[in-house]
Amino acid sequence: MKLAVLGVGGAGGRLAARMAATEPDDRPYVAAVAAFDTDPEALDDLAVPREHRHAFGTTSRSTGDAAAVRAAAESNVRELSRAAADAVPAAADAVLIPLGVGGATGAGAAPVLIDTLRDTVDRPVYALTVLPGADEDAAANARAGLRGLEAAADAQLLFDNAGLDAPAERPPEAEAAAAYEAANATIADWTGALFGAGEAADAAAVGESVVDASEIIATLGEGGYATIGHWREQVTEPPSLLDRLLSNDEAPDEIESYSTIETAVRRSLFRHRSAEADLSRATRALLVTMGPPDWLNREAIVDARRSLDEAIDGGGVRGGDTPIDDGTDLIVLSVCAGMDRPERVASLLAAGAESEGND
Ligand SMILES: Nc1nc2c(ncn2[C@@H]2O[C@H](COP(=O)(O)OP(=O)(O)OP(=O)(O)O)[C@@H](O)[C@H]2O)c(=O)[nH]1
Ligand SMILES: [Mg+2]
Repeated sequence: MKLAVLGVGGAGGRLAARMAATEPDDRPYVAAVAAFDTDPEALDDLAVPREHRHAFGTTSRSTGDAAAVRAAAESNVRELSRAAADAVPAAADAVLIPLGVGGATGAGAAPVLIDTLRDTVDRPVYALTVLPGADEDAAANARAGLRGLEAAADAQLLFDNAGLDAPAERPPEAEAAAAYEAANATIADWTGALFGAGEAADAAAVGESVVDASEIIATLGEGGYATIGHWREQVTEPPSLLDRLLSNDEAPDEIESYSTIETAVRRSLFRHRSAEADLSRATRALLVTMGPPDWLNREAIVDARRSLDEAIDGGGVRGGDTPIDDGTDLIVLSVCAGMDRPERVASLLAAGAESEGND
């Protein structure tokens, strides 16, 4: 599925640039990249084409307040709207807006940008919403951002810095790129695997049951929160020259491939998720398995889909396999979507209301 990735604020810009720089060579999915920020210096540091870096409301950010940035974005809305629409090429199936919801710029401007895109681009617009680290005092911005995004975005793909390898407190902007390096690598890797899954550059590599854009769009749906689970492990060595000459193919036996898939799915569901959420509250899910064809054990995949179907609160588990002929790694992605507010989101909203002295 091809995406236009439009980052808002420091986190958003770094994530957008990172996704574009590290998209899988054989499965490219970033159709265009752009960044919007109130901080011109943060924009200068990004590997994003100059004409796709947009500074706005540069005097509003010193307040650190999402409401002030929102007002600045609203008063520049025509310019922002044109820049955003220009950044979405015809080839994009959807728009993804990464942002850190604890920041004034991300929380204040992303909902405005999404609103204008919904008017000008007739494709889904998703937020990739990064929740603040465990010790951040960011609930007021997070509340403004989450409420704005709930109203504006088609769906929010959640990543929680508190569960990723990210700092517990927000570092100074000059240190942010290094401090969030590991978290951003993870986020770009997981989203790249998901959105790239159906994008084999080589037509011969397309699997029987590929993950096309419509399946991801149907899974994310309209409204609600989604989380991604991911598991990747090496299952085979790259074939040596001798193996190739002798057509040596070390296929796993059924028991081994079955249990490898079963374990990988369980890990993606319960251990390696982008944000904590009770899966039984998801109403839709998507299970993607990618890897060497011999390892994509059909029966295991069918059984895994069935148990995921039982675990969620709804009847919709979509699935897709992407066989990778020369691949060495098995990758499992499990998207759970259509959820109402996960606990961490609810508690940020409550803490934000308290800090505003109302609820
Ligand atoms: N994963 C990740 N999180 C980040 C990164 N930078 C910041 N964050 C998180 O995102 C939140 C917002 O930070 P920024 O994106 O820098 O803030 P901003 O949107 O530019 O807003 P202001 O600078 O406050 O105007 C912080 O509270 C952090 O939790 C990043 O590069 N990666
Ligand atoms: Mg900033």
